[in-house]
Amino acid sequence: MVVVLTGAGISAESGLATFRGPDGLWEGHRPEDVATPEAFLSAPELVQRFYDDRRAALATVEPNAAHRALARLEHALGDAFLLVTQNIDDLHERAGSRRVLHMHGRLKAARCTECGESTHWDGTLVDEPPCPFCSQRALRPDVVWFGEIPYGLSEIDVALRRVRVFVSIGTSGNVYPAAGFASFARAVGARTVELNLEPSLGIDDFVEHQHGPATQVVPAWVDGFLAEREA
Ligand code: BJW
Repeated sequence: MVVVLTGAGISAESGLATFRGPDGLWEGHRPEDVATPEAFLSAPELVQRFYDDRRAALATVEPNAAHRALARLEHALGDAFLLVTQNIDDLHERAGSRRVLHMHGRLKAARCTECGESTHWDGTLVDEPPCPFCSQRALRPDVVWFGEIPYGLSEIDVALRRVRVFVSIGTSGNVYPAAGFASFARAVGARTVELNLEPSLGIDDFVEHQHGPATQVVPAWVDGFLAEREA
C-alpha cells in the first residue's frame, strides 16, 4: 500500500498561499490562534468571509504538475493507494485523483451546527443561508479547526497499518495527528519519503528526501517510482 500525505505546499505553485512563514495565509497570526471554533464564535462574520473568499478563489486556480503526477500514481496503483490531504482545496480531484481523503475538511462543503448534516457548497456563507436539511441559518465551513477531530481517522489508521511506502509532500509537520503519520509508517517498516521545499519538522522520520518545488520533485519521484516498480 502506498499512502501519500499532502499539505499546503503542493498547491503553492497553483497560487494558493501556505499557512506558515512570512507570506502565510493568516498574515502574521499563528494558525493555532485563529483556526479554532472559539475564533469562529467570537468573530463569525470575519471567519465566514475569509472562507468565502478562499472558496471563490478556487475558480481562479488550476491543478499543477504535482497534483497530476499523484493522479497518475493512483491510476497505476488502484486500490493499493490512498491520498490523504490536509488541504481543503479541490485541486487533487480536479487533477483526476479519486481516492482522496480530506482529513481537514473541504472548502466546498458546509456543515450545519444545528443538525450536523454536511452538504456540497459553492456559494457564500456570510449571508447566513438556511441549511438545506433543517432550514436553520447555522451553516459553517466544513473544515477542521484546532481542537476538532479530523475526518477519516479510522480509514487512515487501516491504511497506515498496511503501508509499504509513505510519501509526505508540501507539509511543514507542525500539525497533529498528520505530523505523526511518518513516524508510525516507519515503525511498521515502511519506506518513508519527504518531498518538500525544505526539511520539515519531522525530517528525522524520513529515510529518503528530495527538497525543491513540488512541481519538480513530485513528478520526478513518481516517474522514478513507477519505473522501479516495472523493472
Ligand atoms: C512547498 C512549496 C512548494 C511551500 N513545493 N513544498 C501538542 C502536541 C501534539 C498535538 C497537539 C498539541 N497541542 C494540541 C495538539 C493537537 C493539534 C495540533 O497539532 N496542534 C499543534 C499546533 C501542536 N491538532 C488538532 O487540534 C487537530 N485535532 C486533533 O488533534 O484532534 C484530537 C484527536 C486526534 C486524533 C485522534 C484523537 C483525537 C486538528 C488540526 C486542525 C488543523 N486545521 C488547519 C485549518 C484547516 C482549515 C483551513 O484550511 O483553513 O489545517 S490549521 C492548518 O495547518 C491547516 C493545514 O492543513 C495544517 C497543516 O499545514 P501544512 O499543510 O503543513 O502547511 P504549512 O504552511 O505549515 O507548510 C507548508 C509546507 O510546504 C512548508 O514546509 C513549505 O516549505 C512547503 N512548501 N511551497 C513544495 N512549492
